[in-house]
Amino acid sequence: MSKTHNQLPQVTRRRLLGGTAGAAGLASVGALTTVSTTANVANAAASVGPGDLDEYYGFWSSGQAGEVRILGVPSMRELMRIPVFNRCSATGWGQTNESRQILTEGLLPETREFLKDKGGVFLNGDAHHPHMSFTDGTYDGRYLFINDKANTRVARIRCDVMKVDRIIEVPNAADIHGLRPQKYPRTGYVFANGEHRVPIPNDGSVLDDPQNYRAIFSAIDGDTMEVAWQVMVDGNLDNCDADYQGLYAFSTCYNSEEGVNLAEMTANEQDWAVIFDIKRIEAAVKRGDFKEIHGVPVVDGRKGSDYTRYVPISNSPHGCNTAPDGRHVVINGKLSPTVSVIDVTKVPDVFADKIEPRGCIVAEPELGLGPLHTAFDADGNCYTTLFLDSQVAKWNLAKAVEQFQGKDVNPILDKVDVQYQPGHNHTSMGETKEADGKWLVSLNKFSKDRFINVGPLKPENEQLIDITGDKMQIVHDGPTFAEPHDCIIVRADVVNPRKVWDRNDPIWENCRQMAKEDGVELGAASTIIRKGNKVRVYMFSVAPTFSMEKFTVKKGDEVTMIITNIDAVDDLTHGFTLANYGIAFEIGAQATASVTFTADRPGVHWFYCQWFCHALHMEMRGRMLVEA
Ligand code: CUK
Ligand code: CUA
Repeated sequence: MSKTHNQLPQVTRRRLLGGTAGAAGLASVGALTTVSTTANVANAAASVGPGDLDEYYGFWSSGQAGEVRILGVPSMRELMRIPVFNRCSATGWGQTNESRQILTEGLLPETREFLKDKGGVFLNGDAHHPHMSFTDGTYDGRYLFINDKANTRVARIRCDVMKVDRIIEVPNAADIHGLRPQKYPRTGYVFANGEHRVPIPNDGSVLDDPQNYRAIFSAIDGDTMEVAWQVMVDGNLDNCDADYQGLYAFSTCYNSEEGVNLAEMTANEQDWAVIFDIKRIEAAVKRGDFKEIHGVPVVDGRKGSDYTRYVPISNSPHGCNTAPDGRHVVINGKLSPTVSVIDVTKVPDVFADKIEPRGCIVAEPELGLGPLHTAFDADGNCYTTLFLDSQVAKWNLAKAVEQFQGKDVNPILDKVDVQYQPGHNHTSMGETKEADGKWLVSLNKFSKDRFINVGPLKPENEQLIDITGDKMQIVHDGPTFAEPHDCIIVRADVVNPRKVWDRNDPIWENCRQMAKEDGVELGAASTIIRKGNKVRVYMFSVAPTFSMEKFTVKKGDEVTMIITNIDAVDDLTHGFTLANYGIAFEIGAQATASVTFTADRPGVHWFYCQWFCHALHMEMRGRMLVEA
């Protein structure tokens, strides 16, 4: 494997970042230690036998596919998909009334207006960063949060049912990228970076005047999913993370030049990391030192502000990762072969102006070409992806600090070739104080020769790496479809989803309201309620039947189907597909779901259950008669 890797022409890899990257000084590489071979590739699936359960849940983003995927780790079996920013044919996400409510209620009024003649919801998303809510520095199993870079949204997934319950569009910001929940004392805030700079307000009054574009950092209240406050900064915002003290948040910034094309954006040798002083910002909001824009207090955190500090970092830093020691934050160089390590205990002195912003940097090891993201084990070691070198570098944080102080030590402990060009990586529990140093996943942007050819569009490749020994060992290759940027690996005991729905779940409160208005009982009623041309059809399902064999409506009626699955058996999901009407959705055990459509096609239309539920699943169907 490493042979194939070595045959990859260096120039091809370089070309991926273009000439500018090369010009930005990618040429030098520090002293390398030996590179682990990947000769011992075994399939980790073998270590989790058929019928055996995984030790960890992996939550994967899916980039432009817009969903979240649940994997078992270490088997790397894909267990489930959670539709979020996409339209899902299997579950009806984007079509049921319940999902459409979640997809629309958090949008800005002008966006709702914009979508009015476009189907009412965004059909796409670009989901990068899935992170679980924290309590006291570790995962608490309540929620997952994830960003949508494409349409400036943040979604919350309820981990008890693994469904989205809230999506908001973040005002003022453009294109949410970096996202991290507060780790301490709890989440608390979910920090979200508006990556791109735009005029504020972006109403067409300012156009080709980039000097008046701004990037916005947002603190979203994870409990209410409302934007608590925002900070306007200089430059772009890329990734972010929070500390373990509840005092600061950190964001990487590329494009300090505030350019609008590649040459301009990469012109400076230095960009920066921005540190946000949460207490000072909260005090400013209390005091009224803000401008209210779109109903949100926006604090001015541009250079010179009391609320932020700008720490100079070599050109275009990318990943931002707080170490489980609670003290260090690693800023990943991207166009620089180095990572810069901030010591959180020195940050108060930076804000007190006792030391220069750079004074909080306590290590800056040179790791290799294209450091993008860093993960951690329990022993003070860090694992950094090197995009251009197609490697993961393992290095020791304490040694890197010593080296920075002038000692002649090499902090790099090991390197392993990954195939090919890694972006994010993540270790088991690695972004919590309970990092356990067992597994590392490298999410590689290219699979190249790893799998049989599937045409011009190739899968990406994720690799599972055993990090329990001195040498990293790749134990599994797995293809992925577009494009898991990031993942987290959560100990299984932290996550305790329900087996069947609670009949009182708030997600179908709309159905409960309709039933109340109509004086019927969800799950017991098999009836049609007509008000003018508005028709509500209540039915329930028990394998292998729907409670109505047929119903009749008139052409042009606005029909709402409200269906409750009264089966209470684990794993007994039904569906409802209305043939040739473009309607299909999932109804989990004990759940209610609804959909509204216009009966504008006269005739006989079969409805059927599309989730295999019973030996007589094929027979689980009925007819809708539409009178001409
Ligand atoms: S970003 Cu994709 S590789 Cu959106 Cu987290 Cu770094
Ligand atoms: Cu019910 Cu298939």
